[in-house]
Amino acid sequence: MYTVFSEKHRMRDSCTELYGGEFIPPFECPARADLIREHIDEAGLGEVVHCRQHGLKPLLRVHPADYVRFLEEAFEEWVAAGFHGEAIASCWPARGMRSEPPAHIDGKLGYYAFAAETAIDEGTYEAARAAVDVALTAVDFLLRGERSVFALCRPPGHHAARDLYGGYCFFNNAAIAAQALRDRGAARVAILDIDFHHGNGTQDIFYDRGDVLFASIHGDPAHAFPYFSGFAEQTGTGEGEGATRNYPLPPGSEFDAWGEALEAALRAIARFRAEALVVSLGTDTYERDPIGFFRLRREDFPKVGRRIATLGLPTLFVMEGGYAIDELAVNTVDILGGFAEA
Ligand code: OKP
Ligand code: ZN
Repeated sequence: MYTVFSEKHRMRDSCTELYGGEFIPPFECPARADLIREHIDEAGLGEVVHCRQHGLKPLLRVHPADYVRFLEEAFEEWVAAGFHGEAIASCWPARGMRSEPPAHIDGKLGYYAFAAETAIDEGTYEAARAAVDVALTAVDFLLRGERSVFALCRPPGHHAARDLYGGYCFFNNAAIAAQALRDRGAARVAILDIDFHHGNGTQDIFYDRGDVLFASIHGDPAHAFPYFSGFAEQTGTGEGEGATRNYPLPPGSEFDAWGEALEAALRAIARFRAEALVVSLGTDTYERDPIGFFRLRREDFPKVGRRIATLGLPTLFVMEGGYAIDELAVNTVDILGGFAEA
């Protein structure tokens, strides 16, 4: 299996994450992608290729121009406003208030953010753009006839909606890839999100569409970020009715329950008659992940890859979360290896 990678991910290196009322070093850090990149060679998964630039056009199929410009200029505006730390939202257009982007950067951050843990720093925009190029280069490989490709994207993307960032995500790499597959000939595309957290951004982008199925297995939002999205009752709207499938699971869930949800999601994808599959691949389902509450074990991850392979679809794996830094690379590459060997 080919992997697509960009060293530019390292430009996403913020110093702070707001967590439990403290500023801590971010869970979502450069070492994550670098360790996975190294382990791909150790495990002999296949060749690693650099991304090619794809420009803004495929990105603008998902995110509006005002949002892209905001992310491009946010940190500079923040510094120009006289602030010394990283750019962090702290005031939102909550219930009853006017939802329009204000002139001041402090307000703009609240308009375009849905969560406060994610700080924007100097290199954030360029790294997020490179992650999109990684996903789009992987699409090129898939359309050239590869059975599967791994887009080693960082920062992740599945929490980013059309014009909302948060949950460590800025551009929705998986959604942009799925849209590119549609635009380049696939009649129906399925997105399977196996990150521990619900992919609220991806769900929102495709919620009213019948051409892209979104299926997600995640921590019950009653107990887990992003708290306001990912309920089983959310099944899509209009043309998209039935094309959103959520499988929320309670704290402590192990592979028996998780694997059953996976089988249900795979059945839904097979019934949908997808022509290509995008997997939002997170391994924060691991029992020792510091921010997830599932209990998947090391030996479960190859099984996940093998089960996904049973669909027999051209498959694009897009990296999302996973924060148990010592085992992240092994668990992630084990899913890919399980797929490749099936
Ligand atoms: C990104 B991805 C926990 C707060 C969680 C953000 C988590 C973002 C996860 N108390 N904050 O889906 O792995
Ligand atoms: Zn996650």
